[in-house]
Amino acid sequence: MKTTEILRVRAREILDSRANPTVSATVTVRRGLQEYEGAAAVPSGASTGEHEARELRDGNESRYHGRGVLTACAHVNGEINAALRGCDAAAQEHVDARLRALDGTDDLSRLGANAVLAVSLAAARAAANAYGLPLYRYLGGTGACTLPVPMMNILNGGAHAANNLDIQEFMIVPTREGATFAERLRMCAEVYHALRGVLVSRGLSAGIGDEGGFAPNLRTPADACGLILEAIGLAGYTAGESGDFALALDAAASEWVTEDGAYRMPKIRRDFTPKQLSSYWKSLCGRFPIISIEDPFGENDWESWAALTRSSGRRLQLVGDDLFVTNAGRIRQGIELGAANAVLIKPNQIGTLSDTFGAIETAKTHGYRVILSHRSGETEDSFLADLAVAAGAGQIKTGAPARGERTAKYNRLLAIEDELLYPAHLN
Ligand code: 2PG
Ligand code: MG
Repeated sequence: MKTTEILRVRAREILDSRANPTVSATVTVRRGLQEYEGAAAVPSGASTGEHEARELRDGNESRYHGRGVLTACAHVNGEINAALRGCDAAAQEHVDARLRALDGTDDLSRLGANAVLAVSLAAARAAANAYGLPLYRYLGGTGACTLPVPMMNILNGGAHAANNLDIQEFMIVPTREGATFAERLRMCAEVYHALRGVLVSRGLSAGIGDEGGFAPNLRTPADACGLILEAIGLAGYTAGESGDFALALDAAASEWVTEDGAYRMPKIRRDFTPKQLSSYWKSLCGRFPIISIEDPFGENDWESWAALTRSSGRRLQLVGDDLFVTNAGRIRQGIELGAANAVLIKPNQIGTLSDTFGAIETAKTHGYRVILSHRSGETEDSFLADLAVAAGAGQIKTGAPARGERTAKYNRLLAIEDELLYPAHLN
C-alpha cells in the first residue's frame, strides 16, 4: 500500500485573535507521484490549567512582550523536520510518539506544545488531503456523522473580559429536540442579537470579550442569567426543560482558589469556603435553567468536585476543564474519585492528536460526556469542527456567533452538515 511519506515540515509565526503570536505548521507529503500539503495553527488559553502541556514562548521582551514563538518555529523547521522526514503521515500514533520522544519531557516544554501540536495536526490534514477525504471522515471513519450541539458563550467575564463578572462564560445551549446544526446555530445567533438589544436598551455596554460574547458590567451573575433569559424570550424562544434553550456556565474557578484552599471571586472580592461555593452553584441552578457547569471548583480540589457530583451529577453536567486538561491519566483519576461527569477536550492542553483521542476514548469508555473546545486565543483554523464530528463528541464550545476565529468553526460545521445531509453523489 502507498504511504503518505512526509517530505518536509515547516512552521511560521502568525497572530492569534488576541494579537499574540502563535505557531502555524505545514506538512508536505508524497503519495504516489503527487505531493500534498496540510496546515494547522494552534490556539492559546488565558485561564490555563496548571497541569497543561507547556507552550514555548521566546521570552525576549523586545518582541511581542516576550510572547514570540520563533524558537518553537525553529524547533519545527530544525529538529522536528529532521525527525519526521520519511515517516508516514497517516501513521498518526507513530508520528506523535516520535514527537513525544524527541521532546523528552512530559509536558512538551522542551520543543513546546505549540510546536508539537501544530505539526501533529498538520500531519493529519496532509494525510487526509493525500487520501482525498474530508478531515472529519479521515479522522472518524464512516461512523462520523453526528453534528455537535453548540454551547455558545454569549456573555463573557473572568479572564476573558475587562468587566466585573467573575464567572468566565455564560452560554446558551439550543436543546430543542430534533433540530439540525444549522437550525441550532440560527437560534443562537438570533438570541445573540436579542441580547445586544437588551443590553443597549438598558444603557449597558454591547462591547465584546475575547470569545465574542458581550462583556457588560453587571451587578451579579444572576443578573447575567436573567438578561440572557430575557433575550431568549425576545427572540421568540423558550428556556427550560423541554424548551428551546438551556443555560451553561464555565466558572473557571481555578482562577479563584486562595492560598488556604478556599475561593475568592477576584473581581467582586467575594469569599467562599468550598461548601459555600457548592451551595452557591446549587442555588443558582435552582433559580435558572442551568444544565451544565464547567470548572465549578479548582483544578486540585477533587473532594469538592466529587461531593458536588454525588449530590447533583444526575441532573447537572459537571465539566472538567482545568481539572482534567485533556489528560487520560487525570481523567482516570477523576473516574476513580467520582469527580465530574463530562470532560472538556482541548488538543493544546495535551499536545498531540493521538493523546487527544486517548483522552476522548478514556472519557467515553467510562460514560463521561465529551465536549470539544476552542481556546480564548484562537485562529481561523477550523480543525476543531472536524475533530468534534470525528469524535462524535455531542457538544462543542467555540464561542459566540461573532468574530471570524469563532465563526470559522461554526461555518465549517455547516459545511460538514451539508455534506452529510446532501452527499455529492446524490446531486
Ligand atoms: C475555557 C477556555 C475556552 P481559555 O476555560 O474553557 O473557553 O478558556 O482558553 O482561556 O482557557
Ligand atoms: Mg474552561
